[in-house]
Amino acid sequence: MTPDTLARAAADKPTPRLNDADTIATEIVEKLTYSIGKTTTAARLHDWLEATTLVVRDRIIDNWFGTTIHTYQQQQKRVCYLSMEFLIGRLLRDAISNLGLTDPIREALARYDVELDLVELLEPDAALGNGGLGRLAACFMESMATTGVPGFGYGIRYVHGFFRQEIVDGQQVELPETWLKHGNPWEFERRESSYEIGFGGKVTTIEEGGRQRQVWRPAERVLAVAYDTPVVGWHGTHVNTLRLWSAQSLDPILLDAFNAGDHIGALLEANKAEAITRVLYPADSHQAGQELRLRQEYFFSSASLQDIIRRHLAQYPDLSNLSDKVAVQLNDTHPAVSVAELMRLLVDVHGIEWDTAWETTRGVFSYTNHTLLPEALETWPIHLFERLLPRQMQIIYAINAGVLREATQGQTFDDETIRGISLIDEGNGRRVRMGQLAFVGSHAVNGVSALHTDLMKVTVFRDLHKLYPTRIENKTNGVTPRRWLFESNPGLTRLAEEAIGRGFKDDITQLSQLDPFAEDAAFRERFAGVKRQNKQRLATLIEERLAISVNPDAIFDIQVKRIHEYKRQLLNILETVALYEQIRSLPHLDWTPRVKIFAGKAAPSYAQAKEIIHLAGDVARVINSDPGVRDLLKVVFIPNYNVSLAEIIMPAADVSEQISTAGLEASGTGNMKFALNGALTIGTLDGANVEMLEHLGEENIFIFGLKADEVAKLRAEGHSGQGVIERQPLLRSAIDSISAGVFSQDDPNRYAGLMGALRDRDWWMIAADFRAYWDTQRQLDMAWRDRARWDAIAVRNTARMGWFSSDRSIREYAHDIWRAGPNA
Ligand code: 26W
Repeated sequence: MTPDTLARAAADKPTPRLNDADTIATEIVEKLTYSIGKTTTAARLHDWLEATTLVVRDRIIDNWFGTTIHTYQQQQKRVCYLSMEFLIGRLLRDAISNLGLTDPIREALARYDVELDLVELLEPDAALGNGGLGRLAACFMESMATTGVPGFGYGIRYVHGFFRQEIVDGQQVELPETWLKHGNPWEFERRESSYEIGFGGKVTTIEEGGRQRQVWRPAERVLAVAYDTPVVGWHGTHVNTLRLWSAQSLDPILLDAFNAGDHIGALLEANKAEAITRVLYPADSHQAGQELRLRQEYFFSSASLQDIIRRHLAQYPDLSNLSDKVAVQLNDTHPAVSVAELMRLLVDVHGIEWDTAWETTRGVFSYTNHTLLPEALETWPIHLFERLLPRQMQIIYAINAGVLREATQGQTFDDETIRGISLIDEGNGRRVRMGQLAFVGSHAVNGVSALHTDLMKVTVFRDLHKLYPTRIENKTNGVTPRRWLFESNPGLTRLAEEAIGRGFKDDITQLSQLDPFAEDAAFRERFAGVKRQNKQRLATLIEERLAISVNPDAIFDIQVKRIHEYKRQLLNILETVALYEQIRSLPHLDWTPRVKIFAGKAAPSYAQAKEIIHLAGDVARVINSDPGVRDLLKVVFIPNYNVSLAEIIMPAADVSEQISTAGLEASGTGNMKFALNGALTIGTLDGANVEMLEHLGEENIFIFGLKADEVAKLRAEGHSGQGVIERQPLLRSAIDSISAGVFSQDDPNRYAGLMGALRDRDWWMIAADFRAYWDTQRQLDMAWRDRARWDAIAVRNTARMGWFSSDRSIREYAHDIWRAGPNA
């Protein structure tokens, strides 16, 4: 919006709408008739979905304009969250719930015999992300809206989101995801907000008024077109914007002229342009290293920064106050090229002096690190970078020269430290280190849990931390309680409301008032009753999808997350096999019934992760069909884990598995969703589990295993699994059975490699931690038998998890890093 249109918009405020069932029913039918062209009798469920969405959308838009105008008029600082991924999931229920429209809409639809729950199920799950990082971005967007921070999410509008997973013959098969197939009523194309993005070409130096200026003439240019989605916070008053970029070729007519009648060639160009936003890279563990990925990163970074600058100049005379009015958060290093790009825009395009531009840049940016895994840290070969982004490469060299100058002046750092600080990795065929670039270009760098932040200072950023010892800080992750409690667990929400009133809905820390109810037998029983219902719902889903019947009175022991060696699904499977063998050998013992539930996707190129999925399926088949184990043990792998499935799974868990090798899980956020919904955590001292232990108290969480420093020490000593395995008969037997093909009779050697790695190397400390894990699982069995104790712990988990709300995370970012928001 321009200042003019904003002023006019402020003048004609929309008349407030009525939210009673009558009004809403009338509006839905109106949409059905005039926007969709259906009568109420002809309408199918998807028509009702669209009509309902449009009615809800109207109410959001009123507040959306209001928020935009308010931010503009108050000259508020804007927070731009740059993220390659936004794993937002379905939006209708979230919007309805945050607007407080659940009851009237349910009633309005019921008048036409339409069930709101079934309508909501038809919405595609927007999976524009891989896992933790993308879901965090989505929770943060909702919390920014809730806490009144003027937030703009900037990302990519992938045509194909995260792949759909099917399990065929026990193995993962990846299928394309097509969330946009039937259109997307939540998005608005903004053709006026489009920017040219260049690639390749040459940089020339020109003289201008006695000063030298670099001019980049890209060989290729594509258009970035904005699509806006409103993000509604709690109560719906503050509505932020998620702006996703779509790539289009520049005017095809120009292209035609350019190609002098070569139509096929012109189309190829268009295809190449549009390929940039066609698909989300499905790897969250290894750097893909593909040219297209770097194109994606630069494409959305440049578009976002051009947009930020245009907006700023529409309101202020120049860019001198940019860092007072805009904060840009880099969600991991994927948008790190932004540092060089903003410098280019400031220096080359807006003629600002280098040092001033650098000060502005560092004032604007801050960077969040989400992983310490060396194989996931982004670096790009210099030759690729230079070919694709020649001017940005020059700028990176210049930034590096400045940083190295600073490092060599004053303090005396040794050569190794200087090498560690450098933005260029000279060791591996010369590569640009995106982490270093993000770090030096930011005024604040944060980790996502206390432990992770501490480890950052001594691992990836050890050397930069010496140079800038105050730059790294901690911001522990959080999850939005709206989606992950109110919407996904209405039973528990109602129960809490009855017990402690509605205050916690506006201030989730008030959940702590539930704490004394842990001692109240009647309350505990009702709490357990809600859990039982949620488990029944999951059991039905499992029966329908997999034709496996599970007993809702057994412990639901759940591990859902990306499949990765460090997350140690394999440890869980080995414990399952050991338990199976024990039940078979000692059938007379009083075993506690368990259902082991797994879900998660493997990166398509990650062979070991795919083998782990295969093994889970093989183990499930054998155990589930063994009459000897009766109802004592069941194993289930639910395909296609996504946000919508998580919404059903989280409320249905008794046990939450958070068992990563200590030091490797940056934070985890699933751990928070489970505990908030009253699951008991079995976990290592890793990521945010450490802080969960502090908030829950050690009687209310089941911690086991090696600590991060012990893992590091054992690795340094050259630990292998061999010795431990020999001393652990349960583990040895489980490994032997799997190695011998007990679970893979069609291919007895299938798991030789996976099992061999435990003996040879045990890099992930699976053998090393097995005994402690087994013992802790048996402690959980004991606790389960004392229902009063179990339920009391479950109640305390819900009561004490309020701190892990993403509202708290966002307030910390707003106060400490962005200096933005209602209290700035
Ligand atoms: C370049 C390939 C690639 C892609 C994505 C490498 C790494 C990633 C992400 C950083 C991986 C990720 O999602 N990390 C998770 O971030 C969550 C939110 O902070 C944390 O809770 C998880 O612990 C962390 O694994």
